[in-house]
Amino acid sequence: MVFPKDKVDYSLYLVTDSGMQPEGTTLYSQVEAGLQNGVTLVQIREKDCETIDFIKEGIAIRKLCTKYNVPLIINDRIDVALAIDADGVHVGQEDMPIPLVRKIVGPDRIIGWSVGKAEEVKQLAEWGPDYVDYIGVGTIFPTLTKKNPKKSPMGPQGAIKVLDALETYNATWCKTVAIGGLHPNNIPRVLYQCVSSNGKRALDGISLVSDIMASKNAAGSAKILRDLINGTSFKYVPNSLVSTKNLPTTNDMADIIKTVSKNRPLVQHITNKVHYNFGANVTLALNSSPIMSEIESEVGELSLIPYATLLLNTGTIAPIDTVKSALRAYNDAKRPIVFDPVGYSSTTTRLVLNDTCLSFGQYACVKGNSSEILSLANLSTEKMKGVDASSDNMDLSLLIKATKAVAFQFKTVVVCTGETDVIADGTNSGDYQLSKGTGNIPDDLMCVTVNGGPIPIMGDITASGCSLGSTIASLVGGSDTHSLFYSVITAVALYKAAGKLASTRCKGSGSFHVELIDALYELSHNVDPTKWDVKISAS
Ligand code: TPS
Repeated sequence: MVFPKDKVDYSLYLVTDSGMQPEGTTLYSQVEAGLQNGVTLVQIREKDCETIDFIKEGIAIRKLCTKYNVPLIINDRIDVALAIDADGVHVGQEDMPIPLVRKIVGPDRIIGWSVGKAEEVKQLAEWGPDYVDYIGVGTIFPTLTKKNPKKSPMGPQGAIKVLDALETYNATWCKTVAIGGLHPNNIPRVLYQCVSSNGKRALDGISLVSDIMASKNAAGSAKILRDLINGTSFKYVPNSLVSTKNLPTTNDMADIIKTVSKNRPLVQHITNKVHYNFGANVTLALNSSPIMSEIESEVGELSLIPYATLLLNTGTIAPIDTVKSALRAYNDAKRPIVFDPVGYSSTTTRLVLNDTCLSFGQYACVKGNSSEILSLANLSTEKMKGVDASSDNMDLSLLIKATKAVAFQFKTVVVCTGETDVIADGTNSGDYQLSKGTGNIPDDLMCVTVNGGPIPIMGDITASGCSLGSTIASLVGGSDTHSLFYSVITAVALYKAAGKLASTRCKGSGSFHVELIDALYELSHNVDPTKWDVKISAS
């Protein structure tokens, strides 16, 4: 009798590889260590193995899985699966077609399929519930385990597209595991981020090879993985992530600014050349400490400094390996990262670069102009012409919709800048749950608008948008007394109030630069948000 399909637990799925066991261990001992510490499904994957050896290994692992009451899957070799009475098979896109696999293995065995693109889900849906039981979604991140991978890694965003396609085709029967380059440092993030856009579906599990098979302590590795998968919360900032339905009061805002002055956060800027000097001065005006560093070897140390925060602006960009190291360091240290995807998709190069940044980190806040946010939300019909915001009279309700969609998709606080700034909180308090999704939809997210009337001169100086990024980074980094959302709202309102003040005092764009720094200095040293000439409303 094969393992009942409806009882399969996909949460921690171990795939073997006989080439990577450390000395003193065997494939058998690694699998057993996994089974004793939380592995719930096993796949034997042998790419270069004589059939006789595959069978011997299969029989041994078959017995082991039976002992731990865990189903056994065989990769590709349907004959071997039947011969050793495995519970199912896993096949790739170039292996035997699924209808033929089903014909051979019968209705009760589990069939898994590797899916690397959302388009492949259509076929799965056409076959219907009697064919594919689960899919391996990946590769998510680069992996050394799979030789000659045919596709580039899809990142969590690619996995979301696959989950969306399953929802579109209503393939409710099909379970999902993510695979490829998954390790403890990125698994909670993947579980948190990978939720379908309608909030209904999350991954059913994590599948991996090297993290257990190549481990010198496979038992310990499996235990760590088990704990992470059992977890329900991903904390990537120390501030309370609690999503709220309320607006910050002026007292809250004053408290945030005063706390920042007390804590003097270090704001590491990886930013564009035009922004360097102005961004550093804006940061100083806010009682924070700027450091304009793009040195890969120091990002780890910087991220550990109390109240350190990273601003990543892709206007001109440091080497991508430095960016990836910085993202990992700040995420690991649970320090906030603010992302400004400059000209998000204005050229193919920028699209790839910004998408890479989005794949390799979890952001506390993503800030963009209306063109950037609309393209991130896939709502812009026109290709952006340049990196500047293109339309002044953009319909506000469309911008609110886009801001909420992007916030939900990237599980972050999104700021869409314009005459009216729109801010939405998609963090879901850092919570995640296998299979379940978020339980809410983008339209449900808390969203506010910040309006102070037009400040046209803002567009006449360089790096004014980039320096809002510096302001957000200072406030989310330095304030540990209020939620991330409140700190971002306060930063946006403060910057707008300062912009208004400076525009009334300046003679032209040159003195506006100076007046803006003076106004930020004044409003953050002499704190009284009741006097700010801006309107914050829930929407
Ligand atoms: C459930 N596959 C995609 S990436 C990868 C493999 C074997 C290597 C991951 O190694 N989904 C399932 N089973 C499969 N065999 C595949 C996909 C194909 P590592 O975890 O070391 O990065």
